[in-house]
Amino acid sequence: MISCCIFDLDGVLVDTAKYHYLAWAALARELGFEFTPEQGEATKGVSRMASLDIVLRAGGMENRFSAEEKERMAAGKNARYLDYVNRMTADEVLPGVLPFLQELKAKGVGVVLGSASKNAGVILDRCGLRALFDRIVDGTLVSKAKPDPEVFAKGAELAGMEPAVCVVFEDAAAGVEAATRAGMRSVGVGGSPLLAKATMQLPTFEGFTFEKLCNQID
Ligand code: B16
Ligand code: MG
Repeated sequence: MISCCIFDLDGVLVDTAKYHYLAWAALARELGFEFTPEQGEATKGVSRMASLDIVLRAGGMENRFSAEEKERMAAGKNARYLDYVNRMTADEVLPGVLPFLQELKAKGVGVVLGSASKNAGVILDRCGLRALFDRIVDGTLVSKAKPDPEVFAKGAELAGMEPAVCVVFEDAAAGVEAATRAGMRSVGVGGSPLLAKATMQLPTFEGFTFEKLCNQID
């Protein structure tokens, strides 16, 4: 039985992963090196400070900066990221997402957000998605980053659901691992081979329905 769907945000409902990448790549350029899209994959689903460490490691600069300097770099990256986010509109909700969320609501299936991002609220508002969620767990509410299961365990708990009836939608390997560790099934969104451990794969939400989810996963 599936009674609750828990959605990652970046890369699942909206393509903000590209904005995260652009903002990190700009920081890397300021520091004098290129941060490639392939290297950017490893920052998906990972917290802001852990992402910064990934970027600095890519440039061979992991031990060069004080905690204060790192905080400043992360704040600069976030300001750049917010420049993109503050221009987002509902057009950037990924194809098929809105009808799927609306169908879940109409059928009484729990709809929960489980995102590592501290900017999740502003993105949901910009894209007109907030009202579709019963519960929102974001980076401001959790202390342990994915692959720790905290964000999904908290989402299920707030929604009053057992992990066994929850399905997590994720675009990052760290998120799929977090779902498994939370005792939940998972849908790997976007078709990346890095998501092979998810219970099922979903290249796009276009044409996807709750019935198809139940048929493929239950
Ligand atoms: P912020 P998700 C994650 O969101 C992103 O995938 C990851 O790239 C980012 O570093 C993290 O949020 C923190 O984001 O800097 O906005 O707090 O995929 O878990 O929705
Ligand atoms: Mg994501």
